[in-house]
Formats: sequence, C-alpha cells, structure tokens
Amino acid sequence: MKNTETSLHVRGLSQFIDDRHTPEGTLHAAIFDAPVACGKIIKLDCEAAKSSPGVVEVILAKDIPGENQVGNIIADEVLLAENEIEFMGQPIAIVVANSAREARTALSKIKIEINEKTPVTDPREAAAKGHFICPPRTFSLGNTNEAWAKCDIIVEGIAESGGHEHLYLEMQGALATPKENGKMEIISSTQGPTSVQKTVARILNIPMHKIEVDVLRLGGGFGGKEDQATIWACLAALSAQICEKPVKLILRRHEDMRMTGKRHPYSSDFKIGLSKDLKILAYEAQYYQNAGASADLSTAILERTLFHATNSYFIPNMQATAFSCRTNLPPNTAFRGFGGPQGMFVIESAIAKAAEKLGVDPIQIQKANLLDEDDSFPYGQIVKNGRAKATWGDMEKRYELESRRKQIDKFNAENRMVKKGLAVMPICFGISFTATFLNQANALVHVYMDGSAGISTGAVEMGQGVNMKMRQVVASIFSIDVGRIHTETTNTSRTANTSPTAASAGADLNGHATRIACENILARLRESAANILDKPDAANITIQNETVFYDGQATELSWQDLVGQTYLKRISLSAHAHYATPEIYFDKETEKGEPFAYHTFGAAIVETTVDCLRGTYHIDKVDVSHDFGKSMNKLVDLGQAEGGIVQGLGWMTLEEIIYDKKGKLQTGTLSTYKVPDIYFAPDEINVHFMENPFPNAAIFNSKAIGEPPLMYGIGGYFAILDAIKAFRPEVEKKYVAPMTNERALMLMY
Ligand code: MTE
Ligand code: LUZ
Ligand code: MOS
Repeated sequence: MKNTETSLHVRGLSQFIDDRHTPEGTLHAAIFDAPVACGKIIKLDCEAAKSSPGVVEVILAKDIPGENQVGNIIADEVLLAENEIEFMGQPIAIVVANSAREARTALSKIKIEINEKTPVTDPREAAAKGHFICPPRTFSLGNTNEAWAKCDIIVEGIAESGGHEHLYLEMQGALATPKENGKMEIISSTQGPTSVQKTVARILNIPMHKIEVDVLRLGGGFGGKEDQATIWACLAALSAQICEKPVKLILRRHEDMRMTGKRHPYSSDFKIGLSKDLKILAYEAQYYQNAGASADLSTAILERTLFHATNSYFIPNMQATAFSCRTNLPPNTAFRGFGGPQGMFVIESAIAKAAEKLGVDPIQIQKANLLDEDDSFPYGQIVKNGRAKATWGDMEKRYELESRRKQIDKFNAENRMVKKGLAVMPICFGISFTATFLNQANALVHVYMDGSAGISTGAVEMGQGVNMKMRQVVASIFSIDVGRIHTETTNTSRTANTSPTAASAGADLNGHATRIACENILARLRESAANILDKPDAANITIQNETVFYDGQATELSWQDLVGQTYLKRISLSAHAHYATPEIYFDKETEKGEPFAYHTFGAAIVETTVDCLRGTYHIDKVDVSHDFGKSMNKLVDLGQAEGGIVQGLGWMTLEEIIYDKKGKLQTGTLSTYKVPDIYFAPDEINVHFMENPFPNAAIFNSKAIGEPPLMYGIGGYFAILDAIKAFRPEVEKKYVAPMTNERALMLMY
C-alpha cells in the first residue's frame, strides 16, 4: 500500500520547521561555538557583537534561569560552556538578531581568549588516562579461560570502525514561541519530544506542563535527533524566554556537521578460538568506544554493542568488555543500529581472520555457528522462534550462493587487474529499548461524528513511514478506508511522557497503543450497533469494509451512519490507551535477562567488483532474505530495507570522518565527506520478504524494520576484502573500516 505522504514529499509540499508559519516578529538565533577542542575560557568579549546591526541579545551560560545542564542519562553536559571547553564546536553563546544573517555576521565579532590544552581524540589514549564516561560493562557466557585449551586454532586481532555523519536532509533546529502565562511552545525537529520538554523545563526552571513540544515531521533523524535535537530546542527556548519573542534557530549544514555528534567510532581487540570442524568455542572482545566529550546516549549504545557482540552466532564461551571513553570530540550519539553494528563488525572481523588462518571461506564458519532454537544469548535470553538458520537457508538457495562463489572464483582466475568479491552478512537484532522503562507508548484516537478519525501518538515521522503504519492500524481495526484517517502532529500536550521514536520500536509501541484505543472505541460501537439494529448480541456485530454485519450478514448500517448515531446517543467516540511491552526485563547486576520482545533475523549476500589498479570498487549486488514476520506495508518496509542497506554500505566503505590531532573536523563539508549517491548504490538490491509463521510482539506480526537492514552493509566491507585477497592473498592483518578507495589501494600495494 502506497504511503499517502509520499505524494507530498515528491511535490515539495511536506513541511519542515523552516516551512512552518513563523509568527510576526520572530527573531533568529545563531550559535558561537568553541574554536578549540580543549581549554579554559579566560575572557569572552561580546560588546562588538551586541552593537552589531540587527542584534537584539547575546546570551551566555550565566543568563540561564534554571540549570545549565542537558545530560539525559548522565548529568555531564552543559548547554553553554562557561569555563571549560570540551570539544571544538561546543556552544558558548547565542546571538539573537532580527535576521539569521545578522545573527551570523555578529558571531565573528565575539572575541574569546582561551588557555588551550592538548585534547585527547583517541579512545585508547583516553582509556589509558582513565577518562571514562561510566564503569566498564562485561557480558559473559560459559568460561573462555577453560575453553581456549580445547581450541584447535586461536587468532587475535584488532578491529576499528569509524564515525558516521547522519546527514539528515533537514538540519537541527527549533522554533520557540512564548505564550500567555509563561507557557512556551516549541516546534522541534526531534525524535524525542518529551526529552525536549523535560530538558527545556530544566533549563528554564519551569514545570513540564508549561512547555508544549510539537513535531510535524523530520527531514530524517537516523538517531541524530534522538537526544541531540534537544540542545537546539533548549537554545531557542532560552532565547525566546529572555527576548520575550518567538525565536527560530536552524543550523546550516557546516555548523551541523561541526557541532553535532555522530556514530561512535570503536577500536576493539578480539580473540577467537575454533575447533577443527569450524565451531567457534570461545570469543573475547574489548571495545573502546569513542564517546566524545559527554555521555549523551553513549552508555546505552555501549550496552547494545555487548548485546550484539556475537551477532547471529551461538558461542558457548564468550566474554566481552566495553569501555566508554571520554574524548575531546563532539558527544557521539545514536545512529541507526545504536552500537549494534559496531559490535557485529568485530565478530565478523574475528571470523574473517580465523578463516584466513584456517584457509577456508568465512562463509563456512558463519554457517557452522548460526543460532539454533533454544540457544542462549550471552545475556541469558533464549532463542525462541529464531530465524537465523531459516533466513540463511533461504538466502543460500534463492540466490544460489554456491554457484555464485564458483563463478566469482572463475572470474578472478581469468582476470588479473579486476577482481570480484563476495561476502555473506547474517544479522540478528534485538527489538525493544534495552532500557526497559522506555518500552511504553500512548495513543489518543478520536472518531469524529462524520466517520473520519484522528490519531495522536508519541511516534515521530522521520521518513520511515510510521504515520502510514498508524493509519493502517486504525483502518484495520475499524475496517474502514485509510483515507478517513489523519495522523496528527506528535505533541506533548496530546500525548504525554513519550519515549523517543527509536530502537526501531516506534511502529510496534505506538501501533499497539493505537490498536488498544481503537479496540475500546470499537467495543462501544458494536454495542451501539446492536442497539440501533435491535439485535440481542453485540458480540455478533462486526464491521467489514465500512459496513456493519450481524452474524456474518451485511446490514443496512454503514460505518458513517453508525458513528453519527452513536454520537447522538451521547457515547464517547474517543479513547486513550497505553501499551507496555509485556514480560521483558534486564538485571544489570548479573547482566542477564530477557531484554528483547523478539529478534529480527536475516542474511545477505554482497557482491562487489574491485579495480585493482586504482583501488576503486563498485557494489554490484545485494541479495537479502529477511525475516519480516508478516509485513503490514511492503512498500514502506522495502524502502526501509533498501535505505538501510545503502546507508550501511556507505558507513563501511565511502564515509570517513577524520578529526585531526587538535580535534578539528577535517571532513566537515560534503566535498570532503563522501556519502552514497545513486551511482554508488548497488546495481541490484533484492529483498525477499520471508514470512515468519510464529506470532510475535510486533504490531500485527509486522516486525520492526528501521534499523536491522543497515547491518547488511557490513557485508560490503568483507566483500571488498574478499576481492582484494584474490588480488593479493597475503594481505591485511588489521580490520579497519571504512574501506575507502584509498585504503583499498594501500592494502593492495
Ligand atoms: N528512515 C528514514 N527515512 N529516516 C530516518 O530518519 N531513522 C531510522 C529508521 N529509518 C530513519 C529511517 C532509525 S535510526 C530508526 S530507530 C527507525 O527508523 C525509527 O523509526 P521506527 O521505530 O518507526 O522504525
Ligand atoms: N535508544 C535507546 C535506542 O535509548 N535505547 C535503545 O536500546 C536503542 N536501541 C536502538 C536505537 N536507539
Ligand atoms: Mo534509531 S538509532 O534508534 O534513532
């Protein structure tokens, strides 16, 4: 079913913050940010900026009426730096002016003196100095120390994965409008309206009910607006409060790239031991996460790295320890996969290295260790209705893995300077927020007297199609046309205490809440219908395609008439419902529990061609067998799969974030930071929708799709490596992503 919002997007009619109505007299803010990565502010002179044309106010930390604190999980992040500078790009002052141009012109007139210190940019260096965000976490299963003795081969190594710029099309921003009686209305491009509300309350020192956050849609978030949209909303709200005028703050692309955090780079050590028959007997890993200057979501991301340390494999003895290392970079943050991809890259590197030592294809090791029914994850959850082997088997057969491998080997034997490579990437991704309390949602459904309906939930539309899915839930429960249903903005006054739309759980959580609200209204409507039709038993009433049925027989009563008459009888046509994922729990003391409602599985073949003279490559084909449960919208889900795959391939290949030793971003423009475009995209992406016959906790059994496909992109790295090995078999002792053209070339020569 087509997403009805798409027609707005392609005609340029969908609105983002900058398109929304700005009240008369709206002022514009720009941010003065730290020019160095580490140091102490000695002097800050804003006089010249204050008298710059059009400037209304220059706002500093001391002007904050509440607490100068935006840290969500850990209170370690100031909104505006006052003394210490912790990263280049850290906000120090807000200039508010009549226009955005005047505000930015004034920025250059601010003078700052800093006692500069040497920054730390490397996570291992931070670890050596003891600079951690939180104590390390360790997940383990079995006993690795005993298991090493039983292994026939053991390899050790290092794996490193880089940062990843979100590059949402719509930059970070917010529009804050002071209202009557101290109320503040904030239009924000955020995945977490409640986080914005809560943090603005803290900054302004007012209760949450005085703040209304409204989100129409985001021009992409990808995790970059799960927590980090809050800062810009706070800066706009603070300015609006002080100036007593509406204030708009929208970052420019270069500002956004410089000031905001990205996917966490990781540097990791691994050790893996196998038996002769390719069973992985033991695995150890230590992850050094580059958190940046403050916690942000790093601790939760660190945790998810551990949850996905063994990807789709059963490893009876494992021990993995993760360190969140504080450095002088912008605080890194959520990005599609949320630490999972970083963990998976390490186990895949370990398998690749073991395969090299054993002289086998990594595919053989992967296949020999896939999770089986009733296997235990390292965190204690047991595999139920697992699909690791089923998706692998389908992939192998459907896309003729064996003959593809042979064709590629033949091609490589016949070609000297062009080589093809192939890799398989299985995925297993846990669905639910790992912080159990976040797995709840609310929905408010109104059926209007004309038979149309409006839904408010905590779900934020960011291109992933969650609004369409919410409309489908309502349409399906009432059995009415999707065209009758409107999804309202995500608004904290209509839906309170929302979890961010993240963890791929937006459709599940809000979908179930919407389902429950609709079921409550439907029960009243059936009673009412029995009454109107003068039938004895409401249980025999159904609605099918907008017609009321009794005992399976169509009646004269339509949906619209039923609704109209029910209203006249003074019966409520509205419902509010709450949903909390049942049964999940996790104990951080023992690091065991059942944190996920279910897992999503799949397997992909990635095929590539490498030019061994130039180091350039092309991803030819990605073939996927993915476990969708029972997709409720194949077009939306296919879009998510394709987008995730290309984004994941970009992270693993093209996209390289470089900070120099002084903590300055060297890749802060679109000419220095290369993202996938249509020429880069694989010639072919085939996604087979595998239906899963087992019921699951997803809404209508339609499994979460937002993040999992990104991890197929990891196969791109190993496919290129496979081709490079065909050219130079003795290559590579270290696994470093992204596999840029430059790196590919250096590996070969
Ligand atoms: N798809 C689009 N088009 N834009 C986005 O910003 N974010 C991704 C994914 N797909 C994103 C997207 C991320 S990081 C998540 S967690 C999920 O969508 C969130 O939405 P869901 O919970 O409704 O799947
Ligand atoms: N956000 C979060 C997430 O707060 N907890 C999670 O477990 C998570 N997982 C994926 C993406 N965002
Ligand atoms: Mo997605 S990283 O959970 O916003």
